Amino acid sequence: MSSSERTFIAIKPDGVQRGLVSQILSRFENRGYKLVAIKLVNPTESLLTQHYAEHVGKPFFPKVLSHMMSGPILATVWEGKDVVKQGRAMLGATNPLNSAPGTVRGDFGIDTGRNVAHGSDSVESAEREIALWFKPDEVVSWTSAQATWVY
Ligand code: RTP
Ligand code: MG
Repeated sequence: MSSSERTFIAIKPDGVQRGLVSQILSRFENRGYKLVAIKLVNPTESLLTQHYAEHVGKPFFPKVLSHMMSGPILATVWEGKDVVKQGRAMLGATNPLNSAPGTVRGDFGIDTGRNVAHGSDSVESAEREIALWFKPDEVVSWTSAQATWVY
Protein backbone atom coordinates (compact mmCIF):
# COMPACT_ATOMS: atom_id res chain seq x y z
CA MET A 1 0.00 0.00 0.00
CA SER A 2 1.71 3.16 -1.20
CA SER A 3 1.72 6.38 0.82
CA SER A 4 1.92 8.26 -2.50
CA GLU A 5 -1.39 6.82 -3.75
CA ARG A 6 -3.65 9.55 -5.10
CA THR A 7 -7.37 9.98 -5.69
CA PHE A 8 -9.56 12.49 -7.46
CA ILE A 9 -12.31 13.94 -5.27
CA ALA A 10 -14.72 16.47 -6.78
CA ILE A 11 -17.30 18.47 -4.89
CA LYS A 12 -20.25 18.57 -7.26
CA PRO A 13 -22.29 21.73 -8.01
CA ASP A 14 -24.82 20.93 -5.26
CA GLY A 15 -22.03 20.66 -2.69
CA VAL A 16 -20.43 23.92 -3.81
CA GLN A 17 -23.74 25.82 -3.92
CA ARG A 18 -24.78 24.57 -0.49
CA GLY A 19 -21.54 25.84 1.00
CA LEU A 20 -20.23 22.39 1.95
CA VAL A 21 -16.75 22.82 0.48
CA SER A 22 -14.86 23.56 3.69
CA GLN A 23 -16.60 20.82 5.66
CA ILE A 24 -15.76 18.20 3.04
CA LEU A 25 -12.15 19.32 2.65
CA SER A 26 -11.80 19.28 6.45
CA ARG A 27 -12.78 15.63 6.58
CA PHE A 28 -9.91 14.68 4.28
CA GLU A 29 -7.44 16.96 6.08
CA ASN A 30 -8.53 15.70 9.50
CA ARG A 31 -8.14 12.10 8.38
CA GLY A 32 -4.52 12.87 7.53
CA TYR A 33 -4.65 12.98 3.75
CA LYS A 34 -2.53 15.50 1.87
CA LEU A 35 -4.06 17.99 -0.56
CA VAL A 36 -1.93 18.07 -3.71
CA ALA A 37 -4.23 19.84 -6.20
CA ILE A 38 -7.31 22.04 -6.00
CA LYS A 39 -9.26 24.29 -8.39
CA LEU A 40 -12.77 25.47 -9.19
CA VAL A 41 -13.90 24.37 -12.65
CA ASN A 42 -16.87 24.98 -14.94
CA PRO A 43 -16.56 21.67 -16.79
CA THR A 44 -17.40 21.32 -20.46
CA GLU A 45 -19.65 18.57 -21.80
CA SER A 46 -16.57 17.06 -23.42
CA LEU A 47 -14.68 16.84 -20.11
CA LEU A 48 -17.67 15.30 -18.33
CA THR A 49 -18.29 12.81 -21.12
CA GLN A 50 -14.69 11.64 -20.75
CA HIS A 51 -14.88 11.69 -16.96
CA TYR A 52 -18.07 9.58 -16.85
CA ALA A 53 -17.24 7.60 -20.03
CA GLU A 54 -18.50 4.35 -18.43
CA HIS A 55 -21.98 5.91 -18.03
CA VAL A 56 -22.44 7.46 -21.50
CA GLY A 57 -25.64 6.04 -23.03
CA LYS A 58 -27.19 5.02 -19.69
CA PRO A 59 -30.68 6.43 -19.00
CA PHE A 60 -29.48 8.63 -16.15
CA PHE A 61 -26.54 10.12 -18.05
CA PRO A 62 -28.33 13.24 -19.44
CA LYS A 63 -29.38 14.16 -15.88
CA VAL A 64 -25.84 13.64 -14.59
CA LEU A 65 -24.53 15.87 -17.36
CA SER A 66 -27.00 18.69 -16.69
CA HIS A 67 -26.39 18.52 -12.93
CA MET A 68 -22.61 18.51 -13.34
CA MET A 69 -22.86 21.53 -15.67
CA SER A 70 -25.23 23.47 -13.40
CA GLY A 71 -22.42 25.30 -11.58
CA PRO A 72 -18.76 25.12 -10.66
CA ILE A 73 -17.17 21.94 -9.36
CA LEU A 74 -14.32 21.92 -6.88
CA ALA A 75 -11.74 19.51 -8.28
CA THR A 76 -9.21 18.14 -5.79
CA VAL A 77 -6.49 15.52 -5.58
CA TRP A 78 -5.58 13.87 -2.28
CA GLU A 79 -2.57 11.75 -1.47
CA GLY A 80 -1.96 9.10 1.17
CA LYS A 81 -2.14 5.44 2.14
CA ASP A 82 -5.19 3.64 0.67
CA VAL A 83 -6.73 7.03 -0.21
CA VAL A 84 -8.76 5.71 -3.17
CA LYS A 85 -10.69 3.14 -1.12
CA GLN A 86 -10.82 5.26 2.02
CA GLY A 87 -12.00 8.28 0.01
CA ARG A 88 -14.92 6.26 -1.36
CA ALA A 89 -15.74 5.04 2.15
CA MET A 90 -15.68 8.63 3.42
CA LEU A 91 -18.13 9.69 0.66
CA GLY A 92 -20.55 6.79 1.21
CA ALA A 93 -22.81 4.89 -1.19
CA THR A 94 -23.97 6.27 -4.55
CA ASN A 95 -27.51 6.62 -3.17
CA PRO A 96 -27.31 8.86 -0.08
CA LEU A 97 -30.23 6.93 1.43
CA ASN A 98 -27.94 3.89 1.58
CA SER A 99 -25.02 5.88 3.01
CA ALA A 100 -24.16 5.52 6.66
CA PRO A 101 -24.27 8.54 8.96
CA GLY A 102 -20.75 9.89 9.22
CA THR A 103 -20.18 9.73 5.48
CA VAL A 104 -20.40 12.83 3.29
CA ARG A 105 -23.44 11.57 1.39
CA GLY A 106 -25.01 10.09 4.53
CA ASP A 107 -24.65 13.38 6.38
CA PHE A 108 -25.40 15.84 3.58
CA GLY A 109 -27.46 14.08 0.89
CA ILE A 110 -30.82 12.55 0.05
CA ASP A 111 -30.96 12.12 -3.75
CA THR A 112 -28.67 10.01 -5.94
CA GLY A 113 -28.70 12.81 -8.51
CA ARG A 114 -27.51 15.30 -5.87
CA ASN A 115 -24.99 13.21 -4.00
CA VAL A 116 -22.60 16.07 -3.23
CA ALA A 117 -19.23 14.63 -4.21
CA HIS A 118 -17.41 12.28 -6.56
CA GLY A 119 -14.55 9.93 -5.72
CA SER A 120 -12.41 7.76 -8.00
CA ASP A 121 -13.37 4.07 -7.81
CA SER A 122 -9.91 2.53 -8.38
CA VAL A 123 -6.25 3.52 -8.56
CA GLU A 124 -6.44 3.27 -12.36
CA SER A 125 -9.56 5.49 -12.52
CA ALA A 126 -7.84 7.98 -10.22
CA GLU A 127 -4.82 8.24 -12.51
CA ARG A 128 -7.06 8.72 -15.54
CA GLU A 129 -9.28 11.31 -13.82
CA ILE A 130 -6.38 13.31 -12.38
CA ALA A 131 -4.83 13.55 -15.86
CA LEU A 132 -8.20 14.62 -17.27
CA TRP A 133 -8.91 17.40 -14.77
CA PHE A 134 -5.41 18.69 -14.03
CA LYS A 135 -2.33 19.66 -16.00
CA PRO A 136 0.78 17.92 -14.66
CA ASP A 137 2.13 21.12 -13.08
CA GLU A 138 -1.13 21.75 -11.23
CA VAL A 139 -0.53 18.68 -9.07
CA VAL A 140 1.98 19.64 -6.41
CA SER A 141 4.15 17.15 -4.54
CA TRP A 142 5.16 18.41 -1.10
CA THR A 143 6.45 17.09 2.18
CA SER A 144 5.05 18.16 5.51
CA ALA A 145 7.50 19.89 7.83
CA GLN A 146 6.11 17.69 10.58
CA ALA A 147 7.65 14.29 11.16
CA THR A 148 6.39 11.84 8.56
CA TRP A 149 4.57 9.79 11.20
CA VAL A 150 2.34 12.70 12.25
CA TYR A 151 -1.05 12.73 10.60
P1 RTP B 1 -19.38 9.13 -8.62
O1 RTP B 1 -18.76 8.47 -9.82
O2 RTP B 1 -20.04 10.43 -8.94
O3 RTP B 1 -18.40 9.22 -7.49
O4 RTP B 1 -20.54 8.20 -8.08
P2 RTP B 1 -20.49 6.62 -7.83
O5 RTP B 1 -19.18 6.07 -8.26
O6 RTP B 1 -20.94 6.38 -6.44
O7 RTP B 1 -21.64 6.12 -8.80
P3 RTP B 1 -21.57 5.84 -10.36
O8 RTP B 1 -22.21 4.52 -10.59
O9 RTP B 1 -20.20 6.07 -10.90
O10 RTP B 1 -22.57 6.95 -10.94
C1 RTP B 1 -22.11 8.25 -11.26
C2 RTP B 1 -23.15 9.25 -10.85
O11 RTP B 1 -24.30 9.13 -11.68
C3 RTP B 1 -25.47 9.37 -10.93
N1 RTP B 1 -26.32 8.19 -10.98
N2 RTP B 1 -27.62 8.25 -11.11
N3 RTP B 1 -29.76 5.33 -11.30
C4 RTP B 1 -29.46 6.62 -11.24
O12 RTP B 1 -30.31 7.48 -11.32
C5 RTP B 1 -28.06 7.00 -11.11
N4 RTP B 1 -27.06 6.16 -10.99
C6 RTP B 1 -25.95 6.92 -10.90
C7 RTP B 1 -25.05 9.68 -9.52
O13 RTP B 1 -24.97 11.09 -9.35
C8 RTP B 1 -23.69 9.06 -9.43
O14 RTP B 1 -22.89 9.71 -8.46
MG1 MG C 1 -18.33 6.50 -10.13
